[in-house]
Amino acid sequence: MTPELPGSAAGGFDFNTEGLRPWGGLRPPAHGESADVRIMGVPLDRGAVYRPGAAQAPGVLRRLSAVLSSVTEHAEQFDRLTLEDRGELPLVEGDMGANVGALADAIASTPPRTVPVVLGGDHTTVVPTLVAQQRRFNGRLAVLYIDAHPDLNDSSRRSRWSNGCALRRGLELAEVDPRKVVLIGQRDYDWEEVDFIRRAGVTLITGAEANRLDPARFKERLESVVGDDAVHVSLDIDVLDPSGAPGTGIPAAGGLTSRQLLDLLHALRGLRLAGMDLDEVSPPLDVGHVTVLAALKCIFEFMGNVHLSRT
Ligand SMILES: [Mn+2]
Repeated sequence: MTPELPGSAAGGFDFNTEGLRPWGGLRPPAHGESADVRIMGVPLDRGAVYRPGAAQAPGVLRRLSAVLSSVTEHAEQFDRLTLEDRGELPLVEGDMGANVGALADAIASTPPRTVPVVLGGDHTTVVPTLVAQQRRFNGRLAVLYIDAHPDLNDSSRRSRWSNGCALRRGLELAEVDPRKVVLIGQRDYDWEEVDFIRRAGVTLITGAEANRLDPARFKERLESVVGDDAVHVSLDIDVLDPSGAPGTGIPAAGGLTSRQLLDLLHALRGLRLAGMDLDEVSPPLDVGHVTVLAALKCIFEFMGNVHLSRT
């Protein structure tokens, strides 16, 4: 028997992953070759000013990744995608500000052909991720930010390093052009954020709009913004409605269904995908691991996209 996860609300019954390999059994590359995907964990939730728990996410995601399989929901196999898991990146004391440089260097060491998948952590995980990705793509990075919140406050809860400032810090430090950013799924704002979106020319597709948006139309709008640039996907699991993803720090009513989110991710097929970070999963707040499994489903479909966009 595997031990129960810390804080699990599964009623004492956890997944038995005995004999299964993590990441659906995806294999590392042959010696001397670079992997298609590199997984890196950032177990930090010092930016989660409302409720913690996201620091536990990388470990739990990794363990339950054994339950999934290298077949997309569209019944396509991607078992030849190679994957290396670098475990948790080392952290230093202090907030994300103290960690940005070292984490960005670690993520930027991902080989050119390899796609980084960064497991947060609270959403400030996106800051070193964007710094690294902008470096890897020589300043030609566009960002798709899928989240209930825009995270564009200059300061929130008396900190410039709370998760409510994550994208603002990321754009500043990575020097990403706000006109190369598409926000989708937002429904909880501070007015300062709306003002920034309008002034800086960020594209906003609200949660209400996303609910009615055809995935093909979404792809057209995204392509019109990103052009030829590589697209980094930053996914906060709280974009989902709390009914489908309760295990997150700041649940926001009116979210997308997991069906809608998977359709949006599928629409990314064929784009130049730079990488992904998946944040704000909080295992202690989860119910029967459904949020962890929704996050893993998104990661696996993204990896399927990476593989099938290349083959
Ligand atoms: Mn959020």
